[in-house]
Amino acid sequence: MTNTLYDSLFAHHAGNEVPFLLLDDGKVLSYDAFLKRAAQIAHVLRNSGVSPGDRIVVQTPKLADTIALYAASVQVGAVYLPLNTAYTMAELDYFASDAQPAVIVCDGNDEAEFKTLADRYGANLLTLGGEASSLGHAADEQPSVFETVDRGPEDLAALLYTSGTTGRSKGAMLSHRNLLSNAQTLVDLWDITNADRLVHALPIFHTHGLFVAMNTSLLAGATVRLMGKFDVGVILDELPRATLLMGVPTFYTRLLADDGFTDEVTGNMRLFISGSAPLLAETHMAFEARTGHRILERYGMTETNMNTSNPYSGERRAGTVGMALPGTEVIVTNPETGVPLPQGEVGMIEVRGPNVFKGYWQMPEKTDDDLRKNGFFITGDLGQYSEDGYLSIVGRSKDLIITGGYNVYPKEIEDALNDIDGVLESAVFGIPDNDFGEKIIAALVAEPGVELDTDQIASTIREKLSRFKHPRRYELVPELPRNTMGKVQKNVLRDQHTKKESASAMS
Ligand code: MCA
Ligand code: AMP
Repeated sequence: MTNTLYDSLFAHHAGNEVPFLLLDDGKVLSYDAFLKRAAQIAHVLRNSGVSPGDRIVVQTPKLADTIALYAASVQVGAVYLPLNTAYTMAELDYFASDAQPAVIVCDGNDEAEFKTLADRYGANLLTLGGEASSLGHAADEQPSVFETVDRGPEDLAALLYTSGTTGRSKGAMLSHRNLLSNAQTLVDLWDITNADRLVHALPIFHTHGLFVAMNTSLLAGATVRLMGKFDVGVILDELPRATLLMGVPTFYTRLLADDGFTDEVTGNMRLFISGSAPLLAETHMAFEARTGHRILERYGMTETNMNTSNPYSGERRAGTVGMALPGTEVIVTNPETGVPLPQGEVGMIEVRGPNVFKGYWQMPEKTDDDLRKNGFFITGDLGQYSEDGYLSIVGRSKDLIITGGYNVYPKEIEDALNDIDGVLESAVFGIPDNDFGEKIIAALVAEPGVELDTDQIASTIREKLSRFKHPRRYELVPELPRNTMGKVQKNVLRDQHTKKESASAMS
């Protein structure tokens, strides 16, 4: 029996009594105890009707059992589909309808709402966390050994949804090989070993927190201080005993804003890694000045896992995302023709390698648009190579806002705004924000004769979309700026509103 991902990440830890998870309540779970718990959960999944290839939709708090559920999903040969805990029921309905899961696992506190959803799509419902925790209690009664289901490198291990320029989220199909190859490369490159102790403060429903942080730790046998959520105070307490932190740039700007963050606190640390959004060169430099550590910035995507990284041993250059990972090709091409450009020119970043996904779930046309026949994935990010091979991301061809490391596609918000009575049209864009990197602004044009109530609009949006997608300001404008082709000029809106924001901050 072989299961590509299970065998490499999990199976070899049987009998390993080294601490794997250190939890907020002080509890410690050894690798061996974790594996036993995962096996118990695997039994419950099997008893709930999960067969190999079935999707398991998961929207639960960040618990040790949630990580064990991921392991169990791999062990039963299912496809793990984690979802942001901020998603509203309206958003969740789309994911369930698209993925057609066999089982949905939700927070014990949300059971009633999820019951309707699960019934609608014929899925079995289980809960984790809270008093009820049906999955947790059922697992307690199960044997702690489970016969691992056979899965090969090309079988799917996970389906991660990523929003798109059309406003409809796409499920990125990730195989056992995609996940394992990337974890192996990163462990080697960043020198992660069982002597490491990672402070894990990221959510575990995205590539960064689940795969980059968790898969590498599992592969190397490192210890993970699993924090329920990001909290500067807790991180400051943990850093003196830790060696590794992975975060989005907001982590680093928030740490720097705290006077308690000193070179003494970071004295035991080996490596700080940043990704998911651009790390400002000034943050990089302020961090080095304060702590003596140079943050290692890397670049990835849901569809590709990690693509590039600054070197562990060589120069970590501020404002760049480093070089292609070993085994992965990262090229810069002419966006019109796809022909590679000479070094130094700005073009489309394309990626090929064992890390690149297998396509979008049930969207063959979208897959053909973005994944070339020769295996290169068209990222939508614009980049430029320096003479000595460092890649900088200089822009995006996709209309995308990244706020606190979460991707938000304006089209989705504009669609929701345009559906509101009295709204003629809207434009959603991001402006710089000290905390989240970018913040969302919506410009609205009313239908003739209509007076729009922005409070009412904000409340309608709250019902439909996750909190992190909510515009922080709604601006009523007589019309949207357009170019001669009739296309809305978001750069003009961005400039106008950035200036307006800085003027009001000065006054
Ligand atoms: C929270 N809020 C946000 C965000 N997070 N609003 C916009 N953008 C956000 N990212 C809302 C809260 O709901 C709250 O609303 C208000 O903002 C203030 O929240 P606060 O307490 O300050 O937030 P927090 O809970 O401390 O969260 C901030 C955070 C978090 C720690 C930066 O957003 C986070 O963990 N981000 C990481 C995202 C991530 O893992 N990205 C990787 C995906 P109210 O005022 O109403 O209460 S990308 C990826 O995986 C690719 C492959 C890659 O390259 O890594
Ligand atoms: P996601 O779709 O959530 O996987 O986000 C992937 C996108 O995040 C990429 O296409 C980039 O636009 C952005 N991204 C990830 N890492 C970095 C980075 N280090 N610098 C700039 N942008 C990044």
